[in-house]
Amino acid sequence: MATYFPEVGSIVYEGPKTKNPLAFRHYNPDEIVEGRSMRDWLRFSVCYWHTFRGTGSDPFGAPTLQRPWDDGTDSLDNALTRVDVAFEFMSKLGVPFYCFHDRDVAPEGSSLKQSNANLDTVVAKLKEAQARTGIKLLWGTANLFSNPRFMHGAATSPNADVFAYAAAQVKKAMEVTKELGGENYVFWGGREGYMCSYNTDMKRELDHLARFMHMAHDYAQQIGFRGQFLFEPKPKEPTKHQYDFDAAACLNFIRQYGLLDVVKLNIETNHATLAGHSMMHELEYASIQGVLGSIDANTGDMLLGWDTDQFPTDIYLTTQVMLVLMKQGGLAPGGTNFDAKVRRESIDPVDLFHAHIGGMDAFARGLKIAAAIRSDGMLSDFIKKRYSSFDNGIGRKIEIGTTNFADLEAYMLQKGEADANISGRQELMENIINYYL
Ligand code: XUL
Ligand code: CO
Repeated sequence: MATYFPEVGSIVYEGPKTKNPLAFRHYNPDEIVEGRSMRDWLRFSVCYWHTFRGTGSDPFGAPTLQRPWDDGTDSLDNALTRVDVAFEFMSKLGVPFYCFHDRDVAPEGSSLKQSNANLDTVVAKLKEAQARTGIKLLWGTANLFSNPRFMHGAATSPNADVFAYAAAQVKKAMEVTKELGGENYVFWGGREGYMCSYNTDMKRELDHLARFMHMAHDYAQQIGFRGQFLFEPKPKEPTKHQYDFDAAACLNFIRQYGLLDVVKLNIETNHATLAGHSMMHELEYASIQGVLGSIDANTGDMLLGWDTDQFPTDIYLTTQVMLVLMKQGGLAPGGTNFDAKVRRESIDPVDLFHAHIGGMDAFARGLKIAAAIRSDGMLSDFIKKRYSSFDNGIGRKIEIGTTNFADLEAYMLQKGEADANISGRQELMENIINYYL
């Protein structure tokens, strides 16, 4: 078989002192952290769209990336070649999972029937490659945003035929995800939102989206697809107002439309920051409500206000992510999917390796640092103490619901003034994190 990355062998763990840029310094898949292997804590996944379909083009310029195997067409032959490229890359990198949109892996045809047939052809090859390499599908999804038919949305389009088309596409994408043993199925509502309030019936659009999700769930039940459904919050881009703005907005929709047992969340760093949140806030918010299902690992740029989808290298970020993930006991059946792309100036195939190695090492360090912080207990002890006024006395009564406003008034009238506050020690807390970095 041809090799598409002849200059790269298998990427292995060589430890922090290695000078080899094509080796892991921290990601050591079999190393045990808090009773579980790094491989199982992190469940890394490569995304098909950026890594194998990214060209480096941007709104101002043409493709830049050198991809000698790609003939630049959307032909089926080219798609089949890409499967070999993808599995060589992922095997050498040593990731256990990958993710795709239907249209990343196979070309859209001149009719839905043709598109489905194209997908079947490529899926057969993906299945064979999965069996050969042991690499598994973390999640599948349908691209309901690129084709012009989805200009007004998919499940929230004012055009009922577009809703029907989207349903047919998700039906097929779910079938192939099941066929490939996918552990999750993602719904990112890229165009499920709107640009202008004057032409939009928001109530109807949200009702339609809920109908769509219930039908998707019914169909999954019907075919015995047990993968976890995941909404992926994002506040804007491409639309101005996206219905899945952030974890809180998604949860409100999920609750309101009776989907709590059906849908969890796939939280992406650069989407969190576009919504004005930190990744840790979004993860914590989802986790405490039991809906943190998976993550899209990347980062934005502080100086750019759009979804730059860069590879994560910031150890503070990965530490914060791992603190939340470890607190909830991991992510399975979700994983850590690198929804990230190399910069358009990073033009060589080997840059794909550097990018993923850096992201995997950054997460492995975050995992080790978070484990050290957890085992030391300084942060958790401080938080416990900070809320200790609720452990007994009046605080306990508030928490267990055995008091009321009249009682609390009587308590305070008698006491005269609240107990003095204690310091929040934010600077000390920030210093403590630095002890471990
Ligand atoms: C877009 C994005 C998507 C989803 C899958 O910002 O993150 O690629 O992850 O549709
Ligand atoms: Co994403």
